Amino acid sequence: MSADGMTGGPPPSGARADWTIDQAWDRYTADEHAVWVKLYERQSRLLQGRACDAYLRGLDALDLHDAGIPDFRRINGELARLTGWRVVAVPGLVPDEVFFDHLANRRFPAGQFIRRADQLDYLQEPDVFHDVFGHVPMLTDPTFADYMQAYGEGGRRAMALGRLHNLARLYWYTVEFGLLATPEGLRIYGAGIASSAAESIYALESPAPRRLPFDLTDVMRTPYRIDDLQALYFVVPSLQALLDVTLQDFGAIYDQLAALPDLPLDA
Ligand code: HBI
Ligand code: FE
Repeated sequence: MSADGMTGGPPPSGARADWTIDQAWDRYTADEHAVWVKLYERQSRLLQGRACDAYLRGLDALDLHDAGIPDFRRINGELARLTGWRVVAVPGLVPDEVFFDHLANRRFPAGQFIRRADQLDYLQEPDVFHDVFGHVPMLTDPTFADYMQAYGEGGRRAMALGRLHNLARLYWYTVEFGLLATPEGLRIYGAGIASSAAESIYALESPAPRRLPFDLTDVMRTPYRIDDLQALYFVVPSLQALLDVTLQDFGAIYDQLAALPDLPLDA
């Protein structure tokens, strides 16, 4: 789930030039599949009535529950049919420009490894549970699918303009920790929330965090914390509103940001 950034360097040995590797699904052990099943059972139960409809529909459509860690070859048939996205395996975090290039081409890089049984609730690098259970259901939604591609396309431009830290905050507060307003109440669409048992309850029910209406400039001015439950969530009125905002040219906003200080995380 990291949106911290990472630059330079060649791919590790065994990885292709675009940092992808084979998932090698046949080589997952029974213990590794058991970690997925345990996380899946806990999280799919928690997300009923908490995740947004697009997420829950995607989770069903991809049939991620049966036999442990999903085989990307199996997911990709349905995902490509629905929105033209594919999941590709990577060893872990990849450099920013590699990450953006995959997204711009509707490929989602997913960690190949799974966390250990003694790390169910915390890990630093995105593993296959965070990436596939957290992110991939939303990629079955046509509007969100276009949003993720637009984000990837904006990535290179942000890097060239020295504004990657601002664009990374957009990813953080939407793709990772976004909430959606619905007539039934707030719902989760961010993968960092959807893949965390503690945060999927806290994000909706705790009185501690602030929940502000999504505003692109505010989001880009607000730092985030990567080591704890979020202090602040931004709420979008619809996935379409999120896509619409992202299809504008960010150049003018980046110019404004140069003159504006960051906003504090606490009120
Ligand atoms: N690599 N595998 C992986 N997953 C990410 O979420 C990721 C990454 N590299 C860079 C990155 N995220 C972020 O720095 C950008 O979204 C800003
Ligand atoms: Fe993530």
